[in-house]
Amino acid sequence: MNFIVITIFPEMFAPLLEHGIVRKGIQKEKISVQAVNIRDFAEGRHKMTDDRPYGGGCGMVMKPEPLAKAIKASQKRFPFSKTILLTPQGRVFNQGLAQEFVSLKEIIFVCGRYEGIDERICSNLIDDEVSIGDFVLTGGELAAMVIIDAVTRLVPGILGGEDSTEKDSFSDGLIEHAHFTRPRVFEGMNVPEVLLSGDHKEIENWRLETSLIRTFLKKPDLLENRAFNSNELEILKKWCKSVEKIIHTQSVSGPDALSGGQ
Ligand code: 4FV
Repeated sequence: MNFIVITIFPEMFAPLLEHGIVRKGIQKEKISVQAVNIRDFAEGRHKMTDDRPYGGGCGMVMKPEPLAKAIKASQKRFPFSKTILLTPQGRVFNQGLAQEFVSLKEIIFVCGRYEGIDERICSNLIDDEVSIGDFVLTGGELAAMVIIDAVTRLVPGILGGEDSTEKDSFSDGLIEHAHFTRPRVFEGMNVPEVLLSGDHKEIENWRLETSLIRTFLKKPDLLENRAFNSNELEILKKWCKSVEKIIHTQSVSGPDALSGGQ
């Protein structure tokens, strides 16, 4: 998988290439990350890449000429690529989009700066607009790095045993279960007994139940249109029963019944 980043700050990407999953992906020759400096395509003594906005107003806009040359040169080198502009106006990036992008062989990221890029670039040279969230960054570089990290870890053969995408949050539409490691007792807090039981069926069930309850509490929207398997339905029915029992007890013997009349 080839990632090409078009930017006026190529040096920002150096640390990304030297650490973690991206470094491993490059070492295993599963991915490459190449930075293209827009300034290398700028004319004149000052190699201007931005200018004042037509119609006045504050801030600067990225000039179309150097950006167009940089994009066209990259699209020529990577003919099977998809060119993505990082912008708050784009479709919001999520795990689903990460899984979609991992099937692409080459992605060219256009990293805007200042108020943005000249619109004539968007209408002619950009295939897709993607946002990493409804907030405004000072540049698209960090957004490109976020997407490169999330997609690289899905490239087969990069992640080792110590981490896997199998039980990823969102991979099955649920938030991941809680994780625990040594020591057994930390500041008086114990590890759930079931995880020490060695009973893998029970552990799997506990993990599924904690995934469901965490998703129910933290991201209930994920459950709305989700198809549940029989195991998950059993757990949800079990919860309903205990909730109904509480309601029933409450309705029969009044509010104090539960709180023991406190
Ligand atoms: C952004 C985002 C973002 C907007 C103007 C760069 C900045 C500046 N990119 N997700 N949110 N981009 O705020 O992707 O050009």
